[in-house]
Amino acid sequence: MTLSLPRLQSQAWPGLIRHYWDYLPVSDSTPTITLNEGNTPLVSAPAIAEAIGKSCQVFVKLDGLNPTGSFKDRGMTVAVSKAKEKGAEALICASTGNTSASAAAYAAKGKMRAYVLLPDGYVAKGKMAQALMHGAEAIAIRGNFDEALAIVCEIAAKYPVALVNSVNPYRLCGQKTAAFEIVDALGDAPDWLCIPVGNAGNISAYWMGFSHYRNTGKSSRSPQMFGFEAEGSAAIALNRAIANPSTVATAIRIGNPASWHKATAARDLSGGDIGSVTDAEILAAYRLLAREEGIFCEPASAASVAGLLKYRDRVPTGATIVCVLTGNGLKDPDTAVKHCETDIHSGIPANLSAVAKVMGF
Ligand code: AN7
Repeated sequence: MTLSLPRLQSQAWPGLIRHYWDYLPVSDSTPTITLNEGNTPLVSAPAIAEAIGKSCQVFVKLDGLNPTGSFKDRGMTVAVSKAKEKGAEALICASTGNTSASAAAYAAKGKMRAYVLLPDGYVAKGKMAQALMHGAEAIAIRGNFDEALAIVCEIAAKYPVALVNSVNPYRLCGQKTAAFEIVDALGDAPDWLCIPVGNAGNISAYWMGFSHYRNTGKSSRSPQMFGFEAEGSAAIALNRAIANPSTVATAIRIGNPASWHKATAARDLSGGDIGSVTDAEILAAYRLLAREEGIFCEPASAASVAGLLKYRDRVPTGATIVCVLTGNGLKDPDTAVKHCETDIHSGIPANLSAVAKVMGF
């Protein structure tokens, strides 16, 4: 049977702008620049629930299954569409990697140029590959993300380039759709939402989304928001900016989060917390997800699960918890190979008996 593309597409997920049109700041004059992002799976994670005990239910939101492999696509489709609507021809962002990959892809789709400022030596290989493949101008600075963000904010104020970091409010508008999807899937908001925190945009966006749905009667309640920073970059948890942030989770190697106050408001209004997890705890959760749940996320994403495990004593009996897994494990193959604690059997002769011997037969 011959199917035309429009018919196929009308039955498929149209991307989050078209799906959540009435909840977003778009109109008929907004060109929709989309890679059909959103609608990511919410998957049951029984091994994590078992580690917590208390007959709780744990789900993970696989936002690493967005088109460029991270949640950034949710914000980028809205920010880039709005920039295009206003006539922008070029985009700029600072990034620990995922924002640059997403900006580069949406710039390509929208026929715009992208400039991305990166902390030299601290961007995972897959993210670098994406930015370059999509044709972005990648500028590696001898400095960290916070310094890069300060520069791009000044450049966007001075030159004709649209800033697409999460200080652009359209980014958070797009990212709040992940909270909509969780409520749409579960029928109401969960008890707890656990999420990694870097620049603190995403926790703020989720809170906006849960609040928006609650205010429009789509849910009866909002979750308690639990954000987790990496210990070496835990500005909000420690209540002071960190000049030299460090962590194995390079995506959240951020010492002065731009959405700091929005994030603490979400924490306080929801009765949640923003804590920190060590690199060892992050890597343990990273391996647990891969080996016990079959889910390969990037190290920063595992901070949500590491935090939940750390806070297990505070989990209410029978709670429903969602952990957000923000990025795909394939983004950072170097960290995976270094920390998987599994070895390849190499140099094996190419014959049956040698292979069977390695297998233990
Ligand atoms: C996988 O790409 O900041 O707290 O420049 O890539 O909203 O910053 C990435 C952040 C969590 C933290 N998980 O989210 C960037 C960047 C992953 C990330 C975060 C990031 P925010």
